[in-house]
Amino acid sequence: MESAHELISDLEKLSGPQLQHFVIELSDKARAEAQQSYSNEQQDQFLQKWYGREPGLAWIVFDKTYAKDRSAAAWARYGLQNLFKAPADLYINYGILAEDPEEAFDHLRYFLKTLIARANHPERFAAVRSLWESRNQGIKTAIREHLLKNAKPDIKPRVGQYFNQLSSLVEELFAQKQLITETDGVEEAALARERVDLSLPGVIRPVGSHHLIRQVFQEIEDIFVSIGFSVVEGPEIETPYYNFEALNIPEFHPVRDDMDTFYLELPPSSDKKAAPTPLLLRTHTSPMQIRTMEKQKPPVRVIVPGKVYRRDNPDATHSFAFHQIEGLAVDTDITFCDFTGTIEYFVKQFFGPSVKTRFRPSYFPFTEPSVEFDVSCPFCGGTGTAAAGGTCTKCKGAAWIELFGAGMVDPAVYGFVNYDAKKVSGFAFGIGIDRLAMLKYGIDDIQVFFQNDVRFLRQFP
Ligand code: FA5
Repeated sequence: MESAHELISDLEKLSGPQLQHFVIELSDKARAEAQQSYSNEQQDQFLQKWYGREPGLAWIVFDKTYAKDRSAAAWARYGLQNLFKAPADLYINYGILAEDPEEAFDHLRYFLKTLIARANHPERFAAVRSLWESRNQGIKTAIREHLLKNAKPDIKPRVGQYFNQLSSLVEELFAQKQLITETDGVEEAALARERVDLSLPGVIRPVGSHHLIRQVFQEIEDIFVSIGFSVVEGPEIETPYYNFEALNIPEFHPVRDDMDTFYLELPPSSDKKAAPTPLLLRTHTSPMQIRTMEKQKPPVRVIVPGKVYRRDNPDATHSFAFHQIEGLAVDTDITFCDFTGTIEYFVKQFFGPSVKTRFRPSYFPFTEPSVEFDVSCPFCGGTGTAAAGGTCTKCKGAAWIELFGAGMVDPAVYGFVNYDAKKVSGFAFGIGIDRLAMLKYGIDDIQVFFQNDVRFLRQFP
């Protein structure tokens, strides 16, 4: 008999009918060897050589034909079946000839144990299982048809017992093996999943960046934090009290028309008689002036970044959702000079030292006096004329661009938060972030901030 090594190289060369022929020849060899193994010791050696661990020739044939491909295995199937069934056929024949087939069953048991012990991957397991229980060709059927049915009536019950014992043992071995094979499989699959192949190229994940609005928030926050302000945030859903009344905007004040806005549809309150407190999406960040002063005694120095909502029709400079930063400083000795100085500092930090600021009178119910801050147009250097000649398109020749509303806190507001209006003073401002970002970065349509087109976003890494 050739060595395992030669067997492997022979198998490697063959395919199709040649492979089939080769395996049939091998199965004949195994059959012949089985018949010539007379003693128990010889039988053991034979079984180990072909079906056990040393070297398990039948398993080599099996694995090699399966490893080639399924169709190769199909070609070899008949030969493989003979190869694996050879010892069982021999032991069944012994049993038929013997007075008592007990020894034949001992051999069968030993053979099947040897086989099942090596059935340690799914293909092998399935093959051994069908070798045992296949209805036409299986060992179980062969024992039933040849040993059990033909047994003499006086020993039939005993043969039946041997058969049952063998069957339950084999079933138990299969069950144990299946468990092990399945767990092995799970572990192998887990290992395969977790295996790190260091030779693979790395996965390059594109690093995202903050949205331009977030970046502008950050710039503004840094400037104010550097001069002693702290950052606080507040709710986007507000009560009319904080959004209007406490800011000195009573119910029928005409200013509310400008802020005609989004009210929430609320479920009826549990107390059927009382109407639920109305809620709305805040129209500005100013309610946080009230919430901050309610919580904190002067000195107060806060900025409040956040999202606000108004029922404005979308166009190049309007959106129904946009962003503001509120500022509030209240102390015992804050003057109009502190106010303008702070704003000028901020504007120069944000746009650069060459821009100039100016303020014009304006009106907000919660500041008195109120102003509108303008900045000299950063695009034309405050000349109103574009570098290439002609009118500057950004300021439309006005040389100034309107920036935001602000003012000294109206003493009426202090009444809502229990501050003594005679002792304290302060200023507040509300910057529209989207328009500020448009101005600084030369963006001519506010809608691009909300469309999330990566071609736009990538320009601001
Ligand atoms: C206010 O909202 C005041 N709360 C600001 C304020 C705070 C004044 C503190 C005084 C003291 P106004 O309605 O003007 O003010 O809005 C402020 C800024 O929000 C505007 O200058 C503008 O930049 C921006 N803005 C207003 N409506 C829209 C809109 N529909 N889309 C985009 N930005 C808007």
